[in-house]
Amino acid sequence: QSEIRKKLLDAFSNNEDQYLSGQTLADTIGCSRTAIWKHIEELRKDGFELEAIRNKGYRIVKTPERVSADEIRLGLKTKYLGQSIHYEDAVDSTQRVAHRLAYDQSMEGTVVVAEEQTLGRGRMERKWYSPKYTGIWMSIILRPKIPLPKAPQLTLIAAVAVVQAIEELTELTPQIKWPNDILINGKKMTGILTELQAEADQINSVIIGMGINVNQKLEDFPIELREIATSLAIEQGVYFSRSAIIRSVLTHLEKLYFIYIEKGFFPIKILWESYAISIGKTIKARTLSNVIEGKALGITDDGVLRIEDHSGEIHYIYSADIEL
Ligand code: BT5
Repeated sequence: QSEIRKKLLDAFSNNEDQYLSGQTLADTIGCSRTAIWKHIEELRKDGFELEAIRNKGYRIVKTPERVSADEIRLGLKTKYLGQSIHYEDAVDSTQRVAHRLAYDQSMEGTVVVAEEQTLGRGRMERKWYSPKYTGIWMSIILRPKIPLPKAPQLTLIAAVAVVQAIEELTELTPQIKWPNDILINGKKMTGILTELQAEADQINSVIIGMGINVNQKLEDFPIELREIATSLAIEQGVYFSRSAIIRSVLTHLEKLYFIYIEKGFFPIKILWESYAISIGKTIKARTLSNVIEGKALGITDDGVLRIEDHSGEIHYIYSADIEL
C-alpha cells in the first residue's frame, strides 16, 4: 500500500510539471489503474492538490504545507510557551498526549501539536473534526497557582489570544461566543477545550486544547459542518502559514497569561468583552439541566456568564451551549 504511494510520489517528482496518465503510472509502478486512482484520492485527502486532465493525466499542483517543531521555534520569542514542543504527525487527541506529559511533570508551557487527530474531542465527548495538514490541533500545558473554580477563566484568556493572533495575521475580525467558540461571520473557526489535572482542590495542570481551522476549503468539511464551520482560508480566500499562527497564538497567550498571573482576571475581562458577540443580545443558554433565555449582560470577574431573563431574574451560567 504505502509502497505504491511512495512510488507514485517518486514518479511525480521525476517528471516535474508533466502530466502522467493513469496507464503510464500503473505501468511504471506495476499496479492496476484502480490502485493508482485510489492512491490519487488518498493524496487529495492528505492535502495534495492534483489536477486531472482528460487524455493527459494527473499533475501535482500543490503539496501540503507541513508544520514542524523547528519551524514553529524559528522566530518564537516566548519565555515558556512552546519552549518544549511535541510534534506528531497523527495522534488520537493532542489533549490525551498533553495529559500524559503533564502527569509526567513536563515543564509549564509544553505544547503538543499534531498534523491530524483521529479522535479529536470537543466538550462533553463531542467530536472535533481534525483533518490532516489543514488546521492547528494543539494543546498547551499551564500550571497556574489559582483556586480550582477560577480555571474556566483560562478558556477565556485562550480565546482572547486566538482572536489577537488572527487579527494580527489576517484581515479578519473574529468574535468570541461564550465560553469557547471563536466565530467569523457567524461560523465557528476555533473551538477551545480546557481540561484539568487537580488533586484535593489543588490544580496540578491546566491543559488548553485549541482547534483552529486554517486552510480548509468548504468541501473539506463534512456536510453536517458546512453550515456552521469555517476556516481562515474560506473567509479570506488565501492560505495561511500555520506555524506563523501558532507562534502568534503562543506569544499573545503568554503575554495575557503573565498579566493574568500578576493582575488577575479583570484586565482580561475587559478585552474579552470587547471581542464578545453575545453581550447585550438575547440568547438561549442550554445547560445540562435546563434552558435559560434572556439578555446576556456580560461575564463576572470570574468569567461566569450573566443572563437576565424576562422576569428580570439574573442567572449565573457556569457551563452551557449558547444559541444566538
Ligand atoms: C469545542 O467543543 O469547540 C472544543 C474543540 C477543541 C478541539 C481541540 S483540537 C486540539 C485539542 N485536542 C482535542 O482532542 N481537542 C482539542 P464543543 O464546544 O463541544 O464543540 C464541538 C462541536 O463543534 C461539534 O459537535 C461540531 O458540531 C463542531 N465541530 C467539530 N469539528 C469542528 C471543526 N473542525 N470546526 C468547526 N466546528 C466543528
